[in-house]
Amino acid sequence: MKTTSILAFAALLASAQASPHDPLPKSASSDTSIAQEQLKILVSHATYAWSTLSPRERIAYTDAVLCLQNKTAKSPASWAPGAKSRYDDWVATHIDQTLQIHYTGNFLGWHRYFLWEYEQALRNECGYQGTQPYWNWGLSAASGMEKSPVWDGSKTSMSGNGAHIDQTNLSVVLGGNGLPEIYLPVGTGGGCITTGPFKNMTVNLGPAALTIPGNITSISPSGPLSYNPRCLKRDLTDEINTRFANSTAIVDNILSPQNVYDFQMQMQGIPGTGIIGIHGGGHYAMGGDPGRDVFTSPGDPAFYLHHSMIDLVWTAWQMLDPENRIYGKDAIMGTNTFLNTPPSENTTRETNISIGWAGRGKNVTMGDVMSTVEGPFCYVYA
Ligand SMILES: *[C@@H]1O[C@H](CO)[C@@H](O)[C@H](O)[C@H]1NC(C)=O
Ligand SMILES: *[C@@H]1O[C@H](CO)[C@@H](O)[C@H](O)[C@H]1NC(C)=O
Ligand SMILES: *[C@@H]1O[C@H](CO)[C@@H](O)[C@H](O)[C@H]1NC(C)=O
Ligand SMILES: *[C@@H]1O[C@H](CO)[C@@H](O)[C@H](O)[C@H]1NC(C)=O
Ligand SMILES: *[C@@H]1O[C@H](CO)[C@@H](O)[C@H](O)[C@H]1NC(C)=O
Ligand SMILES: *[C@@H]1O[C@H](CO)[C@@H](O)[C@H](O)[C@H]1NC(C)=O
Ligand SMILES: *[C@@H]1O[C@H](CO)[C@@H](O)[C@H](O)[C@H]1NC(C)=O
Ligand SMILES: *[C@@H]1O[C@H](CO)[C@@H](O)[C@H](O)[C@H]1NC(C)=O
Ligand SMILES: [Cu+2]
Repeated sequence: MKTTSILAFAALLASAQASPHDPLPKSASSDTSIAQEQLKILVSHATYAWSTLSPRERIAYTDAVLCLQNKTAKSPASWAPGAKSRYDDWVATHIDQTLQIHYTGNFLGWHRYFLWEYEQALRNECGYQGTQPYWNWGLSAASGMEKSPVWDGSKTSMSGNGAHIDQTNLSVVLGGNGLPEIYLPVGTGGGCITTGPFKNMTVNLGPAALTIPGNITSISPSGPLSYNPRCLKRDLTDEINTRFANSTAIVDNILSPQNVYDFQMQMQGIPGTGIIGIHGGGHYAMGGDPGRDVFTSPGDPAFYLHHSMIDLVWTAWQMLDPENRIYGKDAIMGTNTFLNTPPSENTTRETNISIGWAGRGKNVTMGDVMSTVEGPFCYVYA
């Protein structure tokens, strides 16, 4: 297999490497450290390769992201006046399509293509030669987020927590628009980030629907695609990471669901259960602005590490039964609108995926993005 790109984040992978010949686990261990070993077996089963990123390679990655943030946007100002940089092209596209790419049948495929084109832009437009890293939530759940190499605030991290602000007695209230409310705890930050490679970064777009602790939803006064420069905020929340995105939760999401409908619902959280799944767990553990805004969340550079982990989990799940989960009856389920509201067509292999001004202006179909080593792709996880 020719591999043009391998997704990895060295420091996040402990030294032990599972062999593809280890027997596959049947169910997730409730002991999170055993579950972490189970995940290694499942990932190696899905990839047959291993790789690691050194501190220098991690800096090369964040330098490439800063480079993308320093290049001119392709999005026309008439459409997205707030899109100032090439990086913002991804944020604007995601804002624009949010209600057609979450709780939909194209959720996983759309985000896979979105991430792939982001990685290609880092490589082709910013000279990056490495791979797209991922954030293994299970490791930061075990260590505490601020001790994780992703979030420790060092120059080899994705920048750290936001400055601490007083959020006593406040909680994060999700829901609204007819969805049941979910209460989540606040984190230990809440303010602007002050450390690491992105400490000077400006968030230009959004918010579109930003959840602020205290049951407040914030929307940019002149619309989410308008120019609204502000600092990047985070509110690292270990309690959310450990509750929803520990290693047991990850492995269970790979082993329990038997079709993609159940897989993607477990991952995003079934409305009414109060559970936000590993996808919501990662997003809300990050917190802040734009982290708590479903529309604008790609405006935090850590978004791409979070969604790479989502894609890793999907890949591991697919590889347990490729015939049905890539090509067959269990592979694509759902429609093309958020919880089918308003009602829309079923997603199929023919459903088009466009990422607008992000990427290279080429559209693909769901069928093109079902396998990580076919269609436009050639990558594996390590
Ligand atoms: C941003 O781009 C300008 C002009 O191309 C260049 O001079 C500058 O060094 C770049 N800054 C960074 C941080 O890459
Ligand atoms: C938080 O709530 C407690 C109990 O209702 C109250 O005594 C306290 O004054 C509140 N603290 C703040 C900062 O609002
Ligand atoms: C942030 O900006 C200041 C002032 O322009 C500069 O001195 C500093 O090096 C920058 N820090 C980072 C991490 O880019
Ligand atoms: C949160 O705000 C919404 C909309 O204003 C309101 O309907 C709901 O009752 C509030 N929930 C809480 C717990 O305050
Ligand atoms: C791990 O996550 C699962 C699923 O969210 C949860 O039920 C369990 O309580 C968590 N385990 C720990 C040790 O927090
Ligand atoms: C759409 O999918 C649902 C659920 O799988 C199925 O019952 C329905 O027949 C499908 N509709 C069409 C038009 O194919
Ligand atoms: C997808 O896009 C192509 C080219 O624009 C178009 O011919 C086709 O009808 C679209 N397919 C669907 C299912 O919308
Ligand atoms: C891609 O799809 C979008 C949305 O359907 C459409 O506006 C655009 O023209 C298509 N681009 C190409 C190159 O087919
Ligand atoms: Cu998304």
